[in-house]
Amino acid sequence: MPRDWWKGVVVYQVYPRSFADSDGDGVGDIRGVIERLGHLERLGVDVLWLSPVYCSPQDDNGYDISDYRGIDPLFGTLEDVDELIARAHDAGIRLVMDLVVNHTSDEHAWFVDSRSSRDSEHRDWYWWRPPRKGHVGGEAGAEPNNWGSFFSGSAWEWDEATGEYYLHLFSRKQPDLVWSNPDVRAAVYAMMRWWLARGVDGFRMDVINLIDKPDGLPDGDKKLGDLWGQAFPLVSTGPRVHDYLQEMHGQVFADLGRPYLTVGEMPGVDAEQARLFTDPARREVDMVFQFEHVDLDKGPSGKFDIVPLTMAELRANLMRWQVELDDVGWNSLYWDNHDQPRAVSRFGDDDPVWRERSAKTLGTVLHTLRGTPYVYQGEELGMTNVPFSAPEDFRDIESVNYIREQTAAGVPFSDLLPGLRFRSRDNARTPVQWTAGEHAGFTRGEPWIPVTPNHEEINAEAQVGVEGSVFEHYRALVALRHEERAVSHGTVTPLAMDHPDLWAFGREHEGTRLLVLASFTREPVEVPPELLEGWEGAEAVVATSGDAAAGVLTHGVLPGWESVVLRSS
Ligand code: ISL
Repeated sequence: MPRDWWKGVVVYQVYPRSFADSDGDGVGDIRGVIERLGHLERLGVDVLWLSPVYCSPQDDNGYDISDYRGIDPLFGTLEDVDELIARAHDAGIRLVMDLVVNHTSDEHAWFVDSRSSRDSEHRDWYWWRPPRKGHVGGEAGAEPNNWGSFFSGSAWEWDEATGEYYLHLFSRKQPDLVWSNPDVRAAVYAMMRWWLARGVDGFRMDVINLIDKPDGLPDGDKKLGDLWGQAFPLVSTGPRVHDYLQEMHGQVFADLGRPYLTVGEMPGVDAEQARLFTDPARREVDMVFQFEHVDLDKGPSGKFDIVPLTMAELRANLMRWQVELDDVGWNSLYWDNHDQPRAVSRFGDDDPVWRERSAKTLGTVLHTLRGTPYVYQGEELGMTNVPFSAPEDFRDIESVNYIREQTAAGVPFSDLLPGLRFRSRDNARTPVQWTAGEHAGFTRGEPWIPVTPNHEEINAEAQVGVEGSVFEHYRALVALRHEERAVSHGTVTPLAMDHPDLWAFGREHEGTRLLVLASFTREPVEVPPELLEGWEGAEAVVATSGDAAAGVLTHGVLPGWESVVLRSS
């Protein structure tokens, strides 16, 4: 198997809390994943990325880990994970675990020891700093610098017992590790080797480009009216991140002797940096999750400030990444995940008339680009955003803290609701819709977060094996990547880049040519005739419907929100 085996595969992300609940406690679990492996097999995916199941106080749904080698009883046992690895492998599916090592939980033994005294063994594993000069610890303005946390408030927490602050870029229960400390790095690498020895096939590395903090921890820029300075530009992709990833490669993967996959989650990384991270010669990571395309609709006041986004802007961004990584490096392709709104509601059209067509067309584009596509659970069913209406509807720490902070500052909840409805991470975290029945077949108990009401129409039972469904379209796209090297390995040529509604590109490999045409509007789109020159009599290898294929091949017209992949060789 070639080292770059992941060029021809599709990854499926499972967010276990919301996937399938086997024991009726209302929270999804590992046995639930085992029981539903058939769904992944049917879809044909090659790799399962499992979001965290490790021991955790669940302050950030498992992204706050208190024991990297233990499984949270909420999700099951280590034996369950062993069984999942074995069953997945039997089904030809590799398992990639989440690796969350920018921070631990404050309940991890390392941090418990670290905070126990100023000269504890693990004190310098975390960022402890005294109050700002001339200030008394705990009072306003005494924080060591002005950094705000991603989850509201200061990024510093005062610890009365030892008289110092500790740094947490995320929640106060997620203290940041000091990666410049070689003992921290050695402990992380040992833990990774332990999981690989158990049979896992790689890691998705959480915010791995934030691990190198700048010397001196300088204040961040602060815009007028902001409560806190911006840490992000200072901590994103520090100079030592590349060294650390190369060291990790040498210590963990170089001698593994079997196929594996690494993907670095890297908010803020640009294409030039991504080329460095994913250049195979540099031995850092196989691919990165970049964030540019999911930040395009973010306004100047932050994540919940929504600005309109056109298809042309989205296309310009993703096609630029295609071009910039065409010779060196590799793209990860994703529309959504557990931190992002549902793709069909955000980039498609979730009106009932257009929902299925646009969900399928988003799939067509993503799965025929160059890179490794990731399917987030439920995306293959066309699951939508959620009609949240009250503060109690939200579970995610980011949304909950934001509502608390803003309402305390006098902003009415009704002003916050549009942003939350559009972008709250809870949109992606409602249970997978398996059936039209009670709780969508997710649990026999009370789900930890309510099921989206539209599960009566949108569910797996209504789609698997049903011609024309979103699921069957995704299945065809996964199969196409396996069969067609022009999809997995071909070059990409952006086409008709000034068209406002048609997303078009060519793919080519060893004499086989593909033409991808996708409509991003409700109205029929006339395909510019020059695009179709030479494609008379071509075969439609995948299409959102027979009408789409016939419309393009006989009349040069693509119906609203439909798409087609033509092949000529
Ligand atoms: O949703 C976000 C906050 O606005 C993202 O910026 C998110 O925090 C970022 O993508 C990092 O995400 C990862 O690390 C977080 C965790 O909460 C996310 O679930 C995880 O995917 C901290 O571990």
